[in-house]
This record gives sequence, C-alpha cells and structure tokens, in this order.
Amino acid sequence: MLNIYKERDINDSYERAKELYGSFGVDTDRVLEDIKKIPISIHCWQGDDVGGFEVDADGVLGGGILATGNYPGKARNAEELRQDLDKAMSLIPGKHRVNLHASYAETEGKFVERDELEPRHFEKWIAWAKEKGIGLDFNPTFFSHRMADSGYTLASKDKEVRDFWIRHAKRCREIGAYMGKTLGTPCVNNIWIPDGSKDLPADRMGYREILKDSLDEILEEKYDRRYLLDAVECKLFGIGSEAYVVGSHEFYMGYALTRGTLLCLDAGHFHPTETVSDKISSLLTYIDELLLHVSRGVRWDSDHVVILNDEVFAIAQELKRCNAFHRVHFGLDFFDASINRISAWVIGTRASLKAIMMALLEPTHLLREAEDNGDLGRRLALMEEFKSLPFSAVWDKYCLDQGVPVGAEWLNRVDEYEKQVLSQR
Ligand code: RNT
Ligand code: ZN
Repeated sequence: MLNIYKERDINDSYERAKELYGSFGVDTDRVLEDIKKIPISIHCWQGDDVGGFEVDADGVLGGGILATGNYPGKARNAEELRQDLDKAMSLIPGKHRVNLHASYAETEGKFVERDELEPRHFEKWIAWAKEKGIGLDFNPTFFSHRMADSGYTLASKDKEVRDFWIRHAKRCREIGAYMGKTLGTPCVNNIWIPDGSKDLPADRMGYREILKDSLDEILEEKYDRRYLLDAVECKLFGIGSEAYVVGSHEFYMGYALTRGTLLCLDAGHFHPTETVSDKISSLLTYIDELLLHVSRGVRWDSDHVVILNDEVFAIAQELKRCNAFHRVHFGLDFFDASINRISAWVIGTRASLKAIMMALLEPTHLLREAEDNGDLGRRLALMEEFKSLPFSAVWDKYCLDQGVPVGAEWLNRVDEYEKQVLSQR
C-alpha cells in the first residue's frame, strides 16, 4: 500500500511544480539547496522518555517533566539510543544535529555525580557524531535528582543546593565547548530549570535575584563562540509550579538582552493563545540569535509530538519573512512514550522540515509588494492561493534526492525495525 511512489512520477511532478513556482518568481532548485543548510537539532530524550542513563539514578522524572505511556522497545542504554537515532535519521531528509542532556553521560557503570561530569563521559557520543559528520547540542539536567526535590535548583535559597547546580552548569558548558571544538560546529548549551512554586510565593523577586546571580556565576568563564553558544529557556508554568516560575519569559528576555546569550523559545511554554511566531520579529530586533524548541502544547502538556500545524508553519513563515533562518537554531522538544519512539522523531522532524520548505517556497516578495502598495485584498488573496501550490511535489523530490523514503513509505521501515530490533528488547 505504501510503495506507490515511483521515481519517474516524482520527477515529473517536480518539473511541473518547478514551472508553477517559477511563474511566481520562486526557484525550487534553489529551495532544494537552501533547505540543506538548515539543520534541526533532534533531541535524544524522545528515545527513552527523558529517562537518561545515570547509574544509581533516582529513577523518577521530576521538575514538571512527565512522559506518559509505556510503548515497548525503549532504548535501555546509550548504544541502543544511538542505534534508534541512526534509524530515525535514515528516514529524515538532510543532515541534522543531535541534542543531548547531561543525564545521557556514559560513565562505564560507575556513579558520577552531576557536578563531576567531564567531556570524557561523552566521548562515545562525540565519536559517533564525528563519524556521521553532525553537530551536537547540550543541556545541563536540573531535574530528576534529589538535589532538585525542593523544586528549586539555581534559584534555591539553600546555598548548598544552589552551588551544586552552579557547579553542574559550569561542567556542562565545558562539555559543550569541548563538543563544539571537536566537531567543528558550535554547541548550543541550553539552560532550563524547573524552579517554581505550586502555590503563591511570598517572595517572587528574591528567587529571581538569586537566579540572576547564579547564571552570572555560571557564565563568568568565557568560551569561544565558535565552540559554545549559551541559551536560556523560559516557561509559563509546570506541573507543581502552577503559581510561579522563577525563569519566566520576561526574566530571561531581560537576561538574554543584558548578557548577550541566546534566548530559547519553546512553543509549548506560553499562554495557549500566545504564539511564539509573533515574538520572533520583536526579539530579533534586539537579540542576535534565538534557539527554538519546536513543540506542541496540548492543554497542560507542553511537549506533544510536533505535527505540521498552523503554529509550526507560522514560525517557519516568520523566519522566511524576516530573512532570519541563519539567526535561529531549530531544536525539537517533545516526548511521547505511548507511540513508537522512532515514529515520534520522524513525524516531528519531517513536519518541521515540511514547514520550513513550505516557507522557503513562499513567494514572499509578492505579498510584500501588495502590502507596500496598500492592496491588502490582493495580499490576503495571494496568501490563500499560495497555500495550494504543489509543495508536496518539491518535498517528495527532496526526499528522493536525499535517499530517504518518500511519503508514508518510511512507516514500512519503522515496522521492520520494530519487528527486528525493538521487540527483542
Ligand atoms: C521543559 C523544557 C526543557 C525540557 C528538556 C528535556 O519544560 O521544555 O527544554 O523539555 O530540557
Ligand atoms: Zn523546551
């Protein structure tokens, strides 16, 4: 059923699409080149439900991060996780990156505390990435740990707790810089902390001042931007931090602006009617680079598998219209333990790439021309018409050229992998 894609048909459809887009002044061959230069950072944590592989780990997810479901076959160690990532990446067109958390260190069966992690604990990941010719990104892990049980880490009023996490974050920057240097592409090291309060705090400001000081201490050491890029990520609320989150949007926006870090926008971390897409142009007026956590919020959950929905498309569209693809780092951030985890990666990454490709194919100059001429009816009419241009013919051609399955054919490969590999775990 899924093997209906024939090379000749794909090429024929592409030629017709090329002509049509060409009549609107868009060069599809160029889009096929441009999209190759936009890597997506694929998050390792979808592969094992954000569990990580720490020896003697407390074992429970914390800090408001919750993966639900128990679909069989999850990766039990880093080898399996890499194998699964290899499989997922073989079904996604283009060359991408992989995003790791500190809790995915490989410590050869020995317990290593988070404030003692070193680059060598990531040697296998780095060697794997090097062999594949891809970059790595990184995150300190401020959750699922007894030192985070109070609900506070970098913003803790307990100096012992705070200092532990400061040491951890410093180690992570060192590890990230090492990854960036070794792999020849800057590693984006993203700080997200769960700190907040279930119910009304009496000292909103106190925690924020502490967090600012902790971050300043962490960032004291300067690294070459060719190796390491620091990012900070805000959140509106989490499970157990409904009333107050120390690292709010305003907090980190101010921080990034005054300290020169990247700002991370997670699509699931705002009020439901508030969109990340509308923030991009405002922030890029003042900030050089952004990190995006492409995600999908559903009610209280901020991390459903990304699909090609209005917001993902709007984000890509904004980047095209702001001519800002080179100022943004695309990262994925979702985790669903109730479906095949390889499928989750492939669905989310392919959806993000489709959004990017649709945006790249947009005849933006015609929209702007109509707008500048004050012809707003024409602008709206063109926006609507552009939605039904034959984007899928260009997408299929891209998959074909990149040697990955076209259309739903990738599901056959996931089924095979599930039978041969996942079901044996
Ligand atoms: C949590 C943040 C954060 C995490 C990852 C695992 O709400 O979105 O980015 O999802 O670090
Ligand atoms: Zn996130």
